[in-house]
Amino acid sequence: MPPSARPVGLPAVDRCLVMGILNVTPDSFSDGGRFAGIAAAVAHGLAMAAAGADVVDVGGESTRPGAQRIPVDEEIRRVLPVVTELSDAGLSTTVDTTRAVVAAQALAAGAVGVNDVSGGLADPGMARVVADAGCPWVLMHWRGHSRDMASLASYDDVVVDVHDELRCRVDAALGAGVRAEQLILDPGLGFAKSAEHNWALLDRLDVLLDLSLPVLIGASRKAFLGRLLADETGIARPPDQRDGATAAITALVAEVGVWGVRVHEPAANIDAAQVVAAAARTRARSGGFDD
Ligand code: PMM
Repeated sequence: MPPSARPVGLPAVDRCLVMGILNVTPDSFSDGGRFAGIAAAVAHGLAMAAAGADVVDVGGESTRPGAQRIPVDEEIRRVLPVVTELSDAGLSTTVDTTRAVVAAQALAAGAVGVNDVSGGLADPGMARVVADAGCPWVLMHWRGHSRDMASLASYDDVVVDVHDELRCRVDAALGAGVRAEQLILDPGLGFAKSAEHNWALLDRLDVLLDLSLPVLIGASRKAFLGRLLADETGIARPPDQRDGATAAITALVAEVGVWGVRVHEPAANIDAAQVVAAAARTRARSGGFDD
């Protein structure tokens, strides 16, 4: 799918879309605690939009490996005021949640879509909320909650298994009345995946793109990049020094036709996406057809 094609309700851009990450949590792996207060979170959301982020993805529950769940009231308390303020300020926001009640309240507060890392598996009520709202729904590949996910990283062939499991989630969503134009797929890098699994998925995105739905990639600052960039003693590069590698991934995935990336620092990723789009336009012109 060309990058300009888009799910209903999200901004149209002529390059790979860039979604800024806003974790209103005390414990996310990269930015945990930095934006736990409402004012700091809103300011960061506005700053990401000013830096060019197309969408700001607001989450209240950490999904880092081993994370414990938080009560639903606490998740709503974290997310709702931030979604409300950013939406009122004119930003496109999505809510990063696996809970139908949180999604419903965030949509009522102005969010334009739902980013569900469980692909609809964690809460049977999510499909109804999304079907009723008619909004975009990111279905991420997921095998279980964060506290358990390390034990679930076992695959015959990670590319085939993720494709097949995501296709089941698509079928379930369509069966529940969600329209195909609402769906976005995400292989869920780092969620019940080793570094090798992540690299294999990145290498064979064509398999996922074959499902003919927009694909979103969340590689930003993840541990497999820290390990790749480890120092000579083997100590992983810290999360806030992984943005160059993240932008390189954005270029790689935009080049193969990925619709969007979810990142902590939008600016360099927008630049990378623009470079890839310009190269594609040049290629199209020299190939003799007009883009
Ligand atoms: N990764 C995290 C959280 N939410 N959502 C999607 N769709 N894809 C991801 O890869 C993803 C996600 C991991 O935590 P972070 O918010 O600190 O990046």
